[in-house]
Amino acid sequence: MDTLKRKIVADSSSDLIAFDAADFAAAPLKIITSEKEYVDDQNLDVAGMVNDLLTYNGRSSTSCPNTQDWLDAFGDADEVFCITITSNLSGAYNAAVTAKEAYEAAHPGRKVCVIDSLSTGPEMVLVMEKMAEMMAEGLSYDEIEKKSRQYLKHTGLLFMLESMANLANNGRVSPVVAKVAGLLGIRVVGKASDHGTLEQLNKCRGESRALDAIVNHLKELGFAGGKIRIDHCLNLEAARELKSRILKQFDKARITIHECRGLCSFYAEKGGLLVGFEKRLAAE
Ligand code: X90
Repeated sequence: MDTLKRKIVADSSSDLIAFDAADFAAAPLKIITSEKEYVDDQNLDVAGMVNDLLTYNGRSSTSCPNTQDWLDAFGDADEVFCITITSNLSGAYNAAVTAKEAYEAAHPGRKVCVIDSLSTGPEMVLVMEKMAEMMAEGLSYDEIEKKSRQYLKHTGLLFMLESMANLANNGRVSPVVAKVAGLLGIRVVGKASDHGTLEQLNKCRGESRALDAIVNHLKELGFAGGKIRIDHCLNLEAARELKSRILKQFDKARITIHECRGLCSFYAEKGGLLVGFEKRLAAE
């Protein structure tokens, strides 16, 4: 019997452009201004885009992958494990489900499991790493799907934002919340809610207080020293500082730092941090 070709697929909001642990493809989102369209793939100059946007005053928006973009990412795999940005802020999940139906109808026997992360960025990657581990262990399609969905309940996402202008201008947060983040020196700390929306937790004066707030929330939300991924938008210094503060309290924590790609950079904006983490549930 031929070996099954298995693949992990995500939209570009995961901030990954390459993945060593498994066969992988990303479906790009796009960032659109009246001057330019930025495709969020491996060719994008992210810092260039962020700096263009800082001096651009016109309208800007984003668009999710369409069905064909997802089909291109599925390629010719027999089994696809696909994870998307939250369906409550993007059409990416719905497009992926449409692509799954078309793919399975066109290729009887092939299967696609689509998981709505209700989150984005580094929390998506934690799930993808879990999928890759299970693929390496040779678990069945059904087990990988079930355990990936369970694992997603044991991960969370916190963020720190200096500006929420692009989120507000595109209707992803209320203008009232966004106004606070626009104040000089104020950092908004929040989390991905259970519904996959932005939930504000604190307004902090200065980055140092915001980083402390993140460490406290990690503890309250059940982080117990497992994996953490920090994605930053041109703010390596804050990412490193956060890592060292977490390690002071959890010396065994496995923490990695990564750069945001286009979509997360557009919405998190310069200085923003996204923190994906493993957590224990209260009942455990
Ligand atoms: O379909 C599209 O055009 C994409 C829309 C995406 C909108 C939200 C992106 C948020 C990116 C901001 C901080 C973390 C938010 C957590 C949300 C659950 C990053």
